[in-house]
Amino acid sequence: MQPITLYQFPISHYCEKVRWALDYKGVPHQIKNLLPGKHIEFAKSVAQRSSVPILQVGDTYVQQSSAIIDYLDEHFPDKPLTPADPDLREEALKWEAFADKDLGPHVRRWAYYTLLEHPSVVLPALTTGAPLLFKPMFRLFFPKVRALMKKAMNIYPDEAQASAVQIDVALAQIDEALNGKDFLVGDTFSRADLAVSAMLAPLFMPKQYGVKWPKKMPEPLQGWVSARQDKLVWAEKVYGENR
Ligand SMILES: N[C@@H](CCC(=O)N[C@@H](CS)C(=O)NCC(=O)O)C(=O)O
Repeated sequence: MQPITLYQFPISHYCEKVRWALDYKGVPHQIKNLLPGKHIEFAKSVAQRSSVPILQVGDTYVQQSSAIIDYLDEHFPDKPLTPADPDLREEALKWEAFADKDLGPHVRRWAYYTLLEHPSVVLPALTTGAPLLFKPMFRLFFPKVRALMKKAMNIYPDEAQASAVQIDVALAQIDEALNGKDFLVGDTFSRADLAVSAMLAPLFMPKQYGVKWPKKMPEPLQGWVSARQDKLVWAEKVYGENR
């Protein structure tokens, strides 16, 4: 079998989505953590955009978490994440696109909006898996990195508040679709459940994610999350049973 490598950031929920898919399907792989900033040169040398996750299989590089799951299901068909039935497949892909576009960026912006103001909380998570020497350097340059992150992800007050509203809209849609069921599509775990739960994961910080989460989120984020606990229990359960 060709060697498989996942290039990633440990803190990224899109990378977590792929880590989960790889682990769930039992695909042997190694993980290479890229340094934020430095990742651009590498990513652009092997793929179209600068984003991670990127999966390397031999000479093939696959970018975008959904394309990676397509690739994994095609080449490692055991424990499929994509439903075989065409209608259910379409539904699952819709939920995944919803997770990737309408949920992931909003959770990221809303969480970072508070977390970036608490370096002691966010730095251990941001530098999980980084070389030892990198950590004090990252700490030193953090104010600059933070400004770049805010600019890149639009982490400003109005945009962050708008993202919080979007998360509530998404949580209501998920709740309505589930209507007490265990799975979003059909009666088995699929990429729909995986994608939505991975995009929500930074809000409930599951240990399976593998980063150094704080014991509690700083306020006002913790209070905001606690008030939505009833809407997050499903994703926590999905983690507990499938991750
Ligand atoms: N739609 C992409 C989103 C990936 C994404 O947003 N990755 C972020 C980390 S969470 C990233 O690499 N940001 C840096 C960059 O784009 O250069 C996917 O599903 O893979």
